[in-house]
Amino acid sequence: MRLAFITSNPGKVEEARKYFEPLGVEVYQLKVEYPEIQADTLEEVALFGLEWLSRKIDEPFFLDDSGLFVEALKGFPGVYSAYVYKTLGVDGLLKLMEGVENRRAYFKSVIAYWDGEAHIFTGIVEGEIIHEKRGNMGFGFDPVFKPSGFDRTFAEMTTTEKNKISHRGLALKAFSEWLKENLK
Ligand code: ITT
Ligand code: NA
Repeated sequence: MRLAFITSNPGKVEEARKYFEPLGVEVYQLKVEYPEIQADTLEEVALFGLEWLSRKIDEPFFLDDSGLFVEALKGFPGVYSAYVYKTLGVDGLLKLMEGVENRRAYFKSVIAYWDGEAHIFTGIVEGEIIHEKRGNMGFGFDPVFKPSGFDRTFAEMTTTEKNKISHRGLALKAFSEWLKENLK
């Protein structure tokens, strides 16, 4: 089976490919721009994009809307994570966190799949924002995110290691289990 992944982010594609490879599902990237509305939740953003795209794309496809939610910043950047990453970057986030003692944060990933109707799969990973960047694997905020119970940041983990515990890995797991049940 082949699955189209609508995203501009090659890091997301790499993770989905690695996840699905052993299951015999081939993921390929389709770069189609879609509107990302301003909304309070990742689910709303993902569903709006999904339904908008469903009018343009004739095959089953999925997208992923994710965010980093920092407790001390009241959940910011959250749904604004892509914007914050592009404008302030990882260094900008560290600046915002200067002098902040509570470093708790979580990543959330919402995968939305279209096969004639919408299906949503989510994953969350808790962790903390460390004080300086570490590692050069992964993408985005990975160098400053250390998942709870681990000594390494996501940027110090291989894709396979990250997939086992990450927000996206967990959403992909739920997605793949649903596919297994529903494609019989
Ligand atoms: P799309 O084209 O798929 O939308 P994007 O990079 O714009 O790609 P999002 O809209 O989901 O992705 O924005 C999420 C932001 O959060 C993005 O800029 C990433 O830098 C960051 N992010 C998402 N998942 C991440 C992960 O697993 N590790 C580190 N940063 C992540
Ligand atoms: Na985006």
